[in-house]
Amino acid sequence: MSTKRRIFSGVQPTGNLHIGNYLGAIKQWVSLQDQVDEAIFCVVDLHAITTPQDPAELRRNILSIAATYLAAGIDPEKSIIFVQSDRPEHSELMWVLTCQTRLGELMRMTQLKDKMDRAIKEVFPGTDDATISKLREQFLSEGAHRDIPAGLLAYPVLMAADILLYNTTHVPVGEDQKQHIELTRDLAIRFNNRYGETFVVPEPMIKKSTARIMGLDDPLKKMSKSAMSPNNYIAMTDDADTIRKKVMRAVTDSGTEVVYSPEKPAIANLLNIFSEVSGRSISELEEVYGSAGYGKFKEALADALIQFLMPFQKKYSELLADEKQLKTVLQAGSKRVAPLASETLAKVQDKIGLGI
Ligand code: AQP
Repeated sequence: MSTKRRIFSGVQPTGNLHIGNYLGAIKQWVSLQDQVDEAIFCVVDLHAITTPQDPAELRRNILSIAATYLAAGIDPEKSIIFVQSDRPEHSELMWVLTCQTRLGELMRMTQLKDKMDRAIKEVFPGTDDATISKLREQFLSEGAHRDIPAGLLAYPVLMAADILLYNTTHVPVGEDQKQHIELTRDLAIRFNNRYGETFVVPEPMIKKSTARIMGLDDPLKKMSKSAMSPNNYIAMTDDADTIRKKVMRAVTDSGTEVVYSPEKPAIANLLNIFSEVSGRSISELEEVYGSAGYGKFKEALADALIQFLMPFQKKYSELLADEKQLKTVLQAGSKRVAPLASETLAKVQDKIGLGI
């Protein structure tokens, strides 16, 4: 079996891509594309439809994610970029893997719990966390989960199919995806044990400093595009005024010192973001802003974010204006992954005895 170092990762085209998505995933991809034998980046539109999507908006968001990849520095000469639904092998392999997956494995996924908690919060605003988790367990035990779209339960298997289809060796993601990569590994090992060596067992690649960028309005929860308030995140397309307002409104910790410490989760998160977008080390930032006060520190962070995002947004708008060129890049990417996708699927089908 090939031991080529190949990375695969993707982002859902669900709008409001935020700085957490960029720092946790896309920024890593840009440097990794020069270090591996092959880099494949997918716009995972089949994942997006686990929640209801407006068709026209979904179509726009697919191109918008492709433009984001390119504007961030993914080079289509070095890496492959394509749209998931362009390759039917993803859904076909998913079905085979679904038949190897236990329901209990899917019910245990913390992402499912997070998504249920969010739905409960929307129905009962203001409910505290302990009550939410009690309600969630009650919903699950009383069978109220019958209203949860089955796709939300099953999508980790689709993610496993995405990864295993391409003999992926490494998956660069944020920490929230770690459990899904573990499931992918379990499914690959299970299949290999049952049918003989078939899949490469992939490793997660999670960069510690950006594994979990936290919400600006709640530094104990991850920054999230489906957060209740837009003050939770800095969107990649936020304008300068909005960025400044959101940063100035960001929650801080008690005290006044700007220091990286577990007792100061809000300041630590802001320092992390500042360091990543400016290229300045945390210790340098502590030295410069340590006793400047939170207000001055936040102003400087807003400046750094604006300085980083404005050139990105310029490139992004230019790319988005040329739909034809974006589609050409995506179609070329789909063609390039096709031989490997069909080879893996054919191997799997043969091993399990499908077809004639
Ligand atoms: N807060 C985060 N910090 C670091 N990395 C993050 N990622 C997401 N949030 C953070 C990483 O971004 C990549 C793409 O994620 P996705 O499009 O699949 O969205 P998601 O993981 O479901 O997270 P979102 O974007 O915030 O959406 P919701 O609101 O649905 O949770 C992944 O590599 C992810 O780890």
